[in-house]
Amino acid sequence: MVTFVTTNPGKVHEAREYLDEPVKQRNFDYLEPQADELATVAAHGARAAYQKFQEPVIVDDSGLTINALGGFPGPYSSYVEEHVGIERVWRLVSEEEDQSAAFRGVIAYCDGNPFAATPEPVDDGRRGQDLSAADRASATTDEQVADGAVPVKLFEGVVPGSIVPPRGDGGFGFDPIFEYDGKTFAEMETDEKNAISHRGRALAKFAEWYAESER
Ligand code: ITT
Repeated sequence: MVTFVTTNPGKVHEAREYLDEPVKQRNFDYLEPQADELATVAAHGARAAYQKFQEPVIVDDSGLTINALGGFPGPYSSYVEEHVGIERVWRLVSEEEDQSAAFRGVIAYCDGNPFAATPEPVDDGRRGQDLSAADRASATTDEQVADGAVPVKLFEGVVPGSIVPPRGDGGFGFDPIFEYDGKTFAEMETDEKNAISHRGRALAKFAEWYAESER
């Protein structure tokens, strides 16, 4: 059993379709730090959720980055979806020559225990840690845990695509305006989206690691 801590049922639906493990949803609106890195936000969320529920948890921090808009809305995706709306985002991008974009996501896992080294990065709670550089493959040692930092394992996924006028009524969020290989994410079945999406890619890495880690 994996506990997915999120307020977004769309994320849970996709995880349930993908994972062999049963997935339980818990709502917990943890305070997100103002950070550009999805990994930093996801690690903070997983640590906060583990400390609250005292059981193994995953959280997902994700967003849409639009190249012509300097990566916007990025970490503000959920706010922009709610307060600006995807139709207006499409209209903004339609005036640009470059309509390329990407969905990025990080799944963060925490169960209070340290992790052995694998290619997937670990956030061990050090302030200012740069996960995109040298630490990416770092293991978390027992001493670091004894120091009080709760380690978090991170699984990243990215999918490139382009912004188009809204089509389709599946999925959630920006799915109707994000096109990959001729179809918007909202025109895909969940398993089709999972096979190529940022979340699907992150879930694939998580599932493989989880099955092998015997946790
Ligand atoms: P939690 O933080 O409670 O998990 P949230 O929806 O606020 O829920 P995020 O802070 O990670 O989650 O914001 C992600 C936003 O990015 C999400 O609300 C959508 O607007 C967008 N997004 C992420 N993944 C998406 C996907 O697969 N399809 C469409 N939009 C997506």
